[in-house]
Amino acid sequence: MSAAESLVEVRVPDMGNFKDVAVIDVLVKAGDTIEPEAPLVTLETEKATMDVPSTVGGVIEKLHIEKGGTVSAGDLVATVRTQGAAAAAPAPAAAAAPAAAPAPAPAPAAAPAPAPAPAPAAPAAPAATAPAALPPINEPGFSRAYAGPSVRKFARELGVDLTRVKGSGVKGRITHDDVKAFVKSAMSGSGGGGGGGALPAVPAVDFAAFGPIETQPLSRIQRISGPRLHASWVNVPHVTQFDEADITELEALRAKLKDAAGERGIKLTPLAFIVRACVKALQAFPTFNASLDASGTNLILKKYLNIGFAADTPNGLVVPVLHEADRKDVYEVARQLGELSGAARAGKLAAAQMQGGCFTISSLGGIGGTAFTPIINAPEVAILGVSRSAHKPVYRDGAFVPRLMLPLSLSYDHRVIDGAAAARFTTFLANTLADPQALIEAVP
Ligand code: CAO
Repeated sequence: MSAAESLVEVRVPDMGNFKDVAVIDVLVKAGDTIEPEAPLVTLETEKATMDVPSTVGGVIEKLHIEKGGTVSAGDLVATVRTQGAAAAAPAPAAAAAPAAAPAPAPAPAAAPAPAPAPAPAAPAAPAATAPAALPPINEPGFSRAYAGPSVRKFARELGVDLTRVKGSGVKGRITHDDVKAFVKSAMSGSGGGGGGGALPAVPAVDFAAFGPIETQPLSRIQRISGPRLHASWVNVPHVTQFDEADITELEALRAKLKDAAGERGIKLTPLAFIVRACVKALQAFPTFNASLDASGTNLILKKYLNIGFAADTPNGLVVPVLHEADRKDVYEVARQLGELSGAARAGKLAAAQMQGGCFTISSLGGIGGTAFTPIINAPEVAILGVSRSAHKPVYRDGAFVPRLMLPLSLSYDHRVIDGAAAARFTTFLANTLADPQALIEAVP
């Protein structure tokens, strides 16, 4: 030891009738460099937990007590080697906190799901260094969390909500290391944010290490639609309801009407009939023609009915909107579908032609497939996926008969629509498509 160094004994401060108190945590080890007032150990009485702070800064020369033991006022806690003539300051009182029952930390708040929001709220606590991924502190829960004062202070500094930290100490007590592990996990995106919005990252791979590659930038449309699809995927609880519609009669009717429509310059595709059927279903089930407001607590029911449809274009996916679909008969719907998809493929859609949609149809029927799970065009609450129709044996009146069946896949926002409503919606839709006369009626 150099002449400028001295050894200082840190003892349990005298706090009155203070005998045989449990040492539930030792926060430092020999060789650690500490600041004055750094917590050394945590003690627990029946009424409170408290940290014993060091009276000086320096290096821990020796620890005199162990986790699991007991101490009384005046007992030696640690010997600290200090630089210079750092005399021991008067022993500060141990910092106490109410001894919370060692109950498991409250489950992460089951708060009502917020309206689609791009990012979680910033931490409420003073947390200049908090990673953006940390959720805000639940104050009542924080004050009940089973942790000592120094751990609380540490958690405050980092903006960590203790209710989300699993304690590894005795009886589930939260330690410094638990808080550190929580922050590390949140920052690495491996889920420590406890549902606060931190998403696990997909690992970056050096593909060139495995063979030749070519890098292609995403199209402008993909760069715009990608984040929107992602926002819907992560914010909206999707469920997909599958069904099949018997469109044997519909296709027979369409075949009869197609040529005459063609002479008027109209391509009468199955999609026009599906739009008409969706209009009827949306009129019968208004909650499907709705959106949650920004607070996520009100449903906005729309009194207009605009239907979007996904169109595959050389530049990527776009969703033109057929406005006032409820005021158009099947021919007008077909004519506008042709015009809008033509403009979409030519990259000539005006912004207004892609706005105001209430419900979207994504038809892959012209391409193939039996079913898929479309992503909701949020803040709409449902989207209908249509796959390729096929002849199937259907059991009717005691025998199998060939029927042309159209697969339907309805994805819906489960915050707004429950499964029973979705099944009613697709059943209604299937019945409407099976009885096509009503779909070709004039629209007032
Ligand atoms: N089952 C069987 N055949 C079908 C069908 C179905 N469900 N739907 C359409 N067809 C047939 C049509 O009858 C047509 O055949 P004919 O030329 O012999 O009459 C052919 O498939 C092509 O139809 P179409 O593509 O011209 O017209 P459409 O109304 O079916 O579709 C549009 C228009 C714009 C929806 C379509 O061109 C398109 O872009 N589809 C892709 C949508 C998409 O990418 N969705 C995925 C979004 S999520 O990534």
